[in-house]
Formats: sequence, structure tokens, C-alpha cells
Amino acid sequence: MTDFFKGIPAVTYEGLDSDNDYAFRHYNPDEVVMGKAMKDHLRFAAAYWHSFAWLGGDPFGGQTFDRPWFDDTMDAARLKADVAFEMFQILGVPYFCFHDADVRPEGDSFAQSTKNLEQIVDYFAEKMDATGVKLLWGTANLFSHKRFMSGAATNPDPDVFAYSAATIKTCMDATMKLGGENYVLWGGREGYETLLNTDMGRERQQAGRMLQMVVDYKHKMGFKGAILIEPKPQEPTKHQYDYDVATVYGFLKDFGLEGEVQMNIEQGHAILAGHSFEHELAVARELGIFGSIDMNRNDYQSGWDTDQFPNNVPEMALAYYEVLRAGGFTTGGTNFDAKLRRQSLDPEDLILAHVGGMDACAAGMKAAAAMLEDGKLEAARNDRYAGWDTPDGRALLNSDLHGIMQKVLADGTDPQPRSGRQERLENLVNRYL
Ligand code: XUL
Ligand code: CO
Repeated sequence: MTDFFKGIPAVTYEGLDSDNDYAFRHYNPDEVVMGKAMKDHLRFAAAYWHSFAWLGGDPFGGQTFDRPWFDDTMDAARLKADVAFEMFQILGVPYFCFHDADVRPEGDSFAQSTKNLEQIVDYFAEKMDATGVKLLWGTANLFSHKRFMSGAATNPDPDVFAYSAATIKTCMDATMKLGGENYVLWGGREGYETLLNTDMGRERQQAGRMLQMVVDYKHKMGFKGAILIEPKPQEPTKHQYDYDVATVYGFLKDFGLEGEVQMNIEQGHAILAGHSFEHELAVARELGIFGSIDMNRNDYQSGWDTDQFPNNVPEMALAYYEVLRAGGFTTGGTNFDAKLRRQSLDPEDLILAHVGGMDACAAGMKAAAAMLEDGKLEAARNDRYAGWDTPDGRALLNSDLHGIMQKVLADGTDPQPRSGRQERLENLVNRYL
């Protein structure tokens, strides 16, 4: 045991009447909701990068956090892992997620970085065995080091493409070795700043080929998990190629990968794209590519990715409603891609941020389950489209313009506007919160 979280107790469910900061009021892991334990619905994961690798900097100032593992050595990497697994256990999160760069020091060569990663992976394997904590997904950080400043797969320099491909292979190997349930690719710097220096057609082909190689390697190595892409519209580059779920679907279709790759959808990225979280989830569900979620909260006034911990239960309810309508998670889960504010310095801030986030998700998920089970929202939706279930409605899509015109003339079709009843439905949703 380290003493980083000294004095902080394990967090358990105490219910709505509890006055204890270190207790869940809504998240009761074994409580059955819609036939499944809450922990299996939510499949919580903690993100290594924000909680253990982020220094607390912003564009105007550097490090604010003071952590005993902030040092580029293997000893520090092991200490960081010790503290991380202590946090997973205090919270009772069943999963974690990491990038290579979060967990190992950068070596002075590719070979040395890989060796460092392999050593930490072995260390993780022991800790996972001892604690039962599992890996939701692994990924490669192909955006922080300056070699990636002009992109990874989409870089104008083929050497960077090669370095990136080799790095992805090591991270897929690490994920497989640790029994990870998914492998994630977030575009990082796969985009551009100005068309003046960018060959967009070429960059797109490079990105498509890289993804095909990832899928080929997945099959070759026998990885049973899902390959997930995480869309994001801007930041770090001005124009990112994986803007939103619909854009990525077009890309997947173009490269013949729509049956191979699913989406990891992040709340904050949806907001940056001018969508709501539930919109992105619903698009993925309709396209059959829903996979997992990165849970956080973006500030609605700032134009950047603030990655705050989620705390807005009505928003969570609408998001989990779409997750449940998609059939829930299979390999995916709820990863807290969320970081503390840079003034939240104390170890307890890290724990309490997750406690609040887990509870907000649980409350939202329970409200979503109640809405689905009651069926009133779905009944209203079905009623709105009921005309399409009549024989005439069904025949319409198999007809043609000429035939339809003949029928409109013969029937004297004269459509009458009908209320969309939005406020009534909004009132209904509020009854479950
Ligand atoms: C960046 C982001 C990443 C990915 C993993 O905005 O969300 O942390 O989740 O690379
Ligand atoms: Co993310």
C-alpha cells in the first residue's frame, strides 16, 4: 500500500439518506435494473491519463499537481500503477483504460519505449490478477510527442506513419495480453490546420490504410474485442477527419470497414461537434456501430474540450436511454474520460470526482431504465409514425413517383399537420428524474 490515499475509505452504496461524502447514493453495484446488475449495465472504467498522467496545466500556466510519481523512471511508473490500482479499488470500478504514454516512461528509442511498456504490462497483469480489475481498452498516444505534430497515419512523412503503425502494434499487443475488451483509436492529430500545406486526398487514404492494417492485425492475432474509433470534430487540429459519428461512418464505408469498427462516443466531443451526446449515440445505434462511451461533460460556453466530470443527471438519463435502446453495452462500457479542475489538488478530489460521476451516471441510467420500462415515450413515438404501419404506408416505399402521384390524385390526399407534442414529452421525461 502507498500512503497517497491515506485515510480515504473504500466507497460503498449507502442510499439516498447517507450524509457520507465517500458513499454512493444511487450506484448500488448489485442492484438489478431491467434484469441486469447496475455494475454490468454501466461497466465503469477510470482513465489513467487524466487521473495519473495529467500535470494540471492549461494554455496559460504549467503544472499545478504535485504527485510523487511525476518522474520519467520505471520506479515512478510502478508507483503510479500502485496508486492507480488503489484508486480503482477504493471506487470499486471494474475497469481501467490507458495509453502507452500514460503508463511508461518514453525511451530514447522505439525499442526502449516498447521494452518499458512491456515491463509495465507485466506489472499490470500482476495487479489485475490480485485485484480483479480488468482492462476496458488500451490505446496508443500518437499525439503528444512532437514527432506527431503533423499527424500520425496522416503525416506527410512516411517515417511517422511507420513509427505510428509500429506503436499501434505494440499497444494492440499490450491490450491483448491484458485481456482488454476493446482497442480504441482516437484521431489525435489526424486532421489539418491549413489546406495551403495539406494533401487531403492522400491523408485520407493513409488513414484508411492504417485502419485496414489495424483490423487485419486484430484478426491475425485473434483479438476478440472490438476496434473502436472515437470521433472528435476539432482540437488539437482545426479540422479533424473523424468529425462525428456520421462522418466516421462514411469513412468506414469508403474503406470497407463498417462491419469491423464501432464507435467510442464522448460527451464532450459530441458537444464540440454541435450535437448532443444522445444524438451521437442514436446515430451510432441506427447505423449499427455503437460500441462504448467516454463519459465527461463539456462546458457549454467554452469552445474547447473541458473534460469535466459528469454531474448533470437529466443529460445522463437521455444518454443512457439511447444506450439501453441500443441494447446496452457488450464489449463497451462507461469510461470516465474526465479530469479534475487544475485547482483541485488533493487526493480526495480525485476520489470524490469519480464518486459524483458514478452516482450521476447511475441515477441517469435508472431514470432511463424506468422510462423504457414504462414505455410511454416509445408508445408516443410509435403513435407518431403509426401511418407507416398501415398497408398504404407500407406500400408507399415500394412504389415510384408516378404510382404515388396517381394514388394522391385518386385518394384526394390532403395531409393535415399534427402536433409533435415536444413539451408534453419533455414533461414526461422530467417525471422520471
Ligand atoms: C481526447 C480524448 C482521448 C481519447 C483517447 O479528447 O478523448 O483521451 O479518449 O485517446
Ligand atoms: Co475520449
